Amino acid sequence: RPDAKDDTPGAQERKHETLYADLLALIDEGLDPHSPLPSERELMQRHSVSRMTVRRAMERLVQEGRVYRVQGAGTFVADPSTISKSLRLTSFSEDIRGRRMVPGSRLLLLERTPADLACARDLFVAPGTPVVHVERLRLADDEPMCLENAWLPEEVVPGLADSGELHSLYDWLDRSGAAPEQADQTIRATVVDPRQAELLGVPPQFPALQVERVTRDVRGRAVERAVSLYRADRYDYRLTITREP
Ligand code: 16G
Repeated sequence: RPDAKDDTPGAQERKHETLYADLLALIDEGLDPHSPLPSERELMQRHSVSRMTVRRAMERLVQEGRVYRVQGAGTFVADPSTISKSLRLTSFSEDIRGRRMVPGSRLLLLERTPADLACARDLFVAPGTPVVHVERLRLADDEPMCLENAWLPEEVVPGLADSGELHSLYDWLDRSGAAPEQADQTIRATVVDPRQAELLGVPPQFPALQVERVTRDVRGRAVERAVSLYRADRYDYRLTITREP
């Protein structure tokens, strides 16, 4: 096992792979479905790895459906017979077409910028790494529906910052070999600030649904952090949920 002071090239990668393999073995051989995994702190101590390495390995297991998280309680071993496949990952364009409306966009910002802490955390890059920031007002049947900010590592979408225009971001990712495959989402209620109200065409303090998404591609790389702010009067969230036996 690589020790904690190993800082040769590729050390992070080796630590990740080792921890990931150890956790998989633990899940397969040592733990029953729905039993808790050791805490972040325990794993850091037991395996002499950083918090970031633990998070990355956990993230991969979550993404592969091997474990699941319960807010405030921890991470648990998934029951392979009850992993839900009913939730589809869609782009705004697909989502709006599915609602029998015509999607559109107004590009407000497209620039290269250093990753802030939220981007670093979600995209697994060092703070300051170049990311492409896209801000768009998303339209449905020509009416404002959503204000959307997305940040993508520049190496994932080379050329995007200088392209000057953008139709579908997910089409661009598909073409860049970074096809979105899975995402973690947090949905919360909020109210718009004055700038958001102006752009969305609603009164100040109007209610909105904020969806934060971290999207991973087919290889499991985090390729997008996005925050979408939907007008509460025009958008709802529909989920198919299944009762576990
Ligand atoms: C959706 C995604 C957003 C993504 C966008 C791409 C949610 C909550 N967010 O709005 O993360 O950037 O689609 O849409 O669904 P596009 O391919 O139409 O540009």
